[in-house]
Amino acid sequence: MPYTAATVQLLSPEGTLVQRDANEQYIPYVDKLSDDALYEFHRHMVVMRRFDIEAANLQRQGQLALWIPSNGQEAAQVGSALAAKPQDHLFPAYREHVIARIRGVDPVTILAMLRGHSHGGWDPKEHNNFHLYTLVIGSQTLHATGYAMGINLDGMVGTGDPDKDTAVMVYFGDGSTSQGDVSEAMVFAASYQTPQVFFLQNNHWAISVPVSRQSRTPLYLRGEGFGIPSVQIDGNDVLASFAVTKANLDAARSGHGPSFIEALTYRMGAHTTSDDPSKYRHDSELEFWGQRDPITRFENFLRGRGASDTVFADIAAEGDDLAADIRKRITELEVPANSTMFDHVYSDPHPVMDAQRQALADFETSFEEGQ
Ligand SMILES: Cc1ncc(C[n+]2csc(CCOP(=O)(O)OP(=O)(O)O)c2C)c(N)n1
Ligand SMILES: [Mg+2]
Repeated sequence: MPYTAATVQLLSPEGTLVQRDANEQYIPYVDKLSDDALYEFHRHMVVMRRFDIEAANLQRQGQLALWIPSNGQEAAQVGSALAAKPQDHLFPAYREHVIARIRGVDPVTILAMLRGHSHGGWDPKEHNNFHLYTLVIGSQTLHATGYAMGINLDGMVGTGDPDKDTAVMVYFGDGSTSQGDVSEAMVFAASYQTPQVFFLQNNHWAISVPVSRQSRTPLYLRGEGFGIPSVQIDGNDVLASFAVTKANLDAARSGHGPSFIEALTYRMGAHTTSDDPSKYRHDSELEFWGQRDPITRFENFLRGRGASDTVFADIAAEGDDLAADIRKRITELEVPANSTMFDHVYSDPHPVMDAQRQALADFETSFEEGQ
C-alpha cells in the first residue's frame, strides 16, 4: 500500500469524496467545478486512453517504430494540465501525451515522431507553451528551472495581473530523481525562488528498476530537503491532481516560489513497446493498481452525481473517432526526403550542414544506373 496518512486524496478508489480536515484547503477548488467541467476531466482521460491503445496497436502492426504508453497515468496528467493557465510553461518528459493534447499538440505530431517522420519538434509558442519531449532523463528539470529564473527576471511574477503572472511546471519520473540534473534544478529553484511546480509522476518503475531502489524515503521528502514545500498526492485521483496543482501554480505565480508534488500513480503498460514487464513485475501489483484505476473511480463519482449513460457513451464514441482519425492520418503521411534530417539542426543555413546534405545527395545518386 503506497499511500500514507500524508497522501492527499479527495476521491476514494470507490469514487466517493473523502472527508478529512487536511482536504479542506483544496475543497474550494473542486466546489467551483461545474458538471460540464467535470465531464471534461473524464472526456480527456477516456479519449486519451483510447488513443494510447490505438497507438500501441499501430506499433504492433508495424506503423510506428516505438510507442510509450501513458495508460494508468491519466488522472495525474489531466488534473495537473487543466490546472495550468494558457500563459504557463509546461516542460514534459516523453510520456505526457495527455498533457500534450490538452495544450493543443495534435496527437499525430507525436506519432509522426515515433514513426521516424520527424526529429520530434513543435514550436512551444504555437502550442500553448508546451515544450519539447525530452528523452535525456531529468534534463528538462534544468530547462524548466532556467526558464522560471528568466520569468522572474522579466518581472512576470507577483504583479497581481492574472493574465500576466506566469508559472512553470515540469514533469519528471521517479527514476529521474536519481539523476544529478534533478537535484541541481531543485537547488537553483530553491535558491532563486523560481515560480515553478515540480510535478513528479511516481509510476513506481524506471523501466525494470522499482522506485524502492531509487530512494529510501518517499520521494516528496526529497523536495523538502532542498527547502521546497512538498506534498504527496494520490495521482490516480484527478480531483486531487487538479486541486493541489492549481493551489501550487497559483502560489508560484503570486511569487511564493517553487513547490514539489509527488503524484502516486502506476504505469499499467510496458515502459515502451520494446519492453516486456512480465519479466520483472508481478501480476498482483497490476491487480492492486487496477483496483485504483483513475477512470473507473471518476466514472463512479460522476454516476453518483447523476451522470447519464449518454454522457459516457458520447465520450467513448469520441475516443473511437479519435482512434480512427489518427490511424487514417498516420498511414497517409508522406515519407519525408532523407535530406530533411539536416533542416533543423541550425535555425539558419550552415556550411557544414550544406556539405553533409550534398554528400548524402551524391551518395544516393551513386546508386542510379550509369553512375
Ligand atoms: C540520461 C539518461 N539515462 C538513461 C536513459 C535510459 N532511460 C530511458 S527511460 C529510463 C527510465 C526513466 O524512468 P522514470 O524517470 O521513472 O520515467 P518513466 O519512464 O517511468 O515515465 C531510462 C533509464 C536516458 N534516456 N537518459
Ligand atoms: Mg517511472
